[in-house]
Amino acid sequence: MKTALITGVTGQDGAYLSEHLLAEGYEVHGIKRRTSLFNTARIDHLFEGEPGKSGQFQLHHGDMTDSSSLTRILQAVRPDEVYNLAAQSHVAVSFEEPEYTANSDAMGALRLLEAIRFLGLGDKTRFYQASTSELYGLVQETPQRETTPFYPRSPYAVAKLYAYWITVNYREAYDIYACNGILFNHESPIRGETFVTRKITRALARIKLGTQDELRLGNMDALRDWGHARDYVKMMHLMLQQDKPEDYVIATGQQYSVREFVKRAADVLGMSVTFEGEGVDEVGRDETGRVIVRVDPMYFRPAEVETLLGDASKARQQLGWTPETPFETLVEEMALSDFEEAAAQKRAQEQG
Ligand code: NDP
Ligand code: GDR
Repeated sequence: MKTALITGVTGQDGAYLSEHLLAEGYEVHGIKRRTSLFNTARIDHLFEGEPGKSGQFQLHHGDMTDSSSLTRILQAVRPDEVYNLAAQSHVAVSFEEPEYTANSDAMGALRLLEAIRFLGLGDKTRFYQASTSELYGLVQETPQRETTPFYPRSPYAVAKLYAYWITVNYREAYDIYACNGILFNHESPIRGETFVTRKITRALARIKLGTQDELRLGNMDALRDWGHARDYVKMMHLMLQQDKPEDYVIATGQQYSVREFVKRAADVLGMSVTFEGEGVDEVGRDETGRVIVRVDPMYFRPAEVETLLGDASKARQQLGWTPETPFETLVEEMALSDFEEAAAQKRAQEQG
């Protein structure tokens, strides 16, 4: 039985990857950080029996900013594969917490690689780094592929640039099997609630049910290549099963604006949104003419990534990659899931 260690196991991708690896017969260990409230809602269903009891799926307390915990866990688990998914992953927040973002996202990757090296695990343990399309930032070529030059546009992306190169460096310097998956945006019903897709589907569900008045957004012109997280985690695993370690772009090759996402999600919920006006004065009205979407400059970023579109030809050829979930299905799955959740909350409130 192979053993995997996942950092960021409580996040969106950590949950889907754990499910996938358990289905593949792995023993899965996850690192979670200490929080004052429970943070395991996405993975509680993966425990057999009582949460926290050892089995095929086990959790360890650790933090990307704390070498001692990472080294201790690596030494105890001696995994065949490490998936480094932990990060302060919010681009806008990284402008407010740049130093912490560098510590967890850049130095965190170094801490893991260095622990693999000095524990003598370099011949055994394969390493996956969660790299990102944000590396392309101010894009130098469209579509973006593995050879496209990077131009990061946020403290998050700059930290991830360090993590990308330290992964390449440890591969070249110490012969560690280490790969970067350069993943474009991927979403799901368990996406973090402050990323734009989930923010939209949650808000529209509540507007439909009458429990929220309007949705406030930042740059609605931003263009993204959105895929489904469930599909993308399979590629993380495949990247670590090859004869030699390489870096791969994972993307759908389709691009939509934030505005188009809003319209699509509204359609799914049986609403229609019509946009009018420009810039900060742009509004979205429902079929009765009521304003339900507004621009709020609070959500603008000091430097924006306007457009991202990936070319995953290399992954298609070498890993057999085909994105399984089309954009329409992704939006539908998210909108319907949030509608059910909002309806249940409304019922609970009404029943006191
Ligand atoms: P999430 O934000 O959903 O999850 C991040 C995870 O990292 C959470 O488990 C979080 O813990 C954990 N974490 C954050 N800081 C620390 C820390 N200091 N120590 C330990 N754990 C920490 O992200 P996703 O699942 O969406 O993304 C996974 C990875 O992939 C991230 O590295 C992200 O930057 C990267 N990525 C994501 C893309 C996407 O579109 N989703 C695209 C490309 C790259 P907690 O639950 O306690 O907050
Ligand atoms: P992103 O995702 O920055 O691409 O990073 P996010 O969903 O936060 O933003 C996408 C685009 O939408 C615009 N936008 C808004 N964004 C948020 N969060 N909230 C708003 O109200 C809003 N209005 C407009 C943003 O300006 C942006 O252009 C995600 C994260 O998962 C990263 O960790 C990952 O590396 C990249 O995707 C690939």
